[in-house]
Amino acid sequence: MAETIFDKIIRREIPADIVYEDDLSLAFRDINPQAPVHLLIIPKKPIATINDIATDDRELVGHLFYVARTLAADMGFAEEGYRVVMNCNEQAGQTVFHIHLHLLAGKPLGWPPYTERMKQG
Ligand code: DGP
Repeated sequence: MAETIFDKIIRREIPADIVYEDDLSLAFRDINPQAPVHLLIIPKKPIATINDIATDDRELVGHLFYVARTLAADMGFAEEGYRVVMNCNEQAGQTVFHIHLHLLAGKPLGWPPYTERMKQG
């Protein structure tokens, strides 16, 4: 698959505010935060979209969620609440084709994302 900006972040070729790393994953602050806390949790293995997750990747993808819940606990917002989102392909808003969990916290988060006003538009 094509290289993305996230490969460069993994290799430290471009700067990022990295908050967590292990042998399988990396977590860093989103450059365009949509909440007071907005982290991206990525596998070091490049997987373009959810559609490209292979059978052998199931444990790795589960690990990303485990990192999310661990960061939520360590950063102190686990009980207050947070949202974990992964966009798949253009219509869902995916812009970087290396899967990533968005972890959003620190303010009330609206739900559902598809509002009545958007349906009318
Ligand atoms: P998505 O739209 O779901 O593909 O999310 C991609 C996110 O990646 C978006 O919220 C902005 C973020 N992003 C893009 N380029 C960079 C970068 O160079 N550094 C950081 N920290 N985040 C980036």
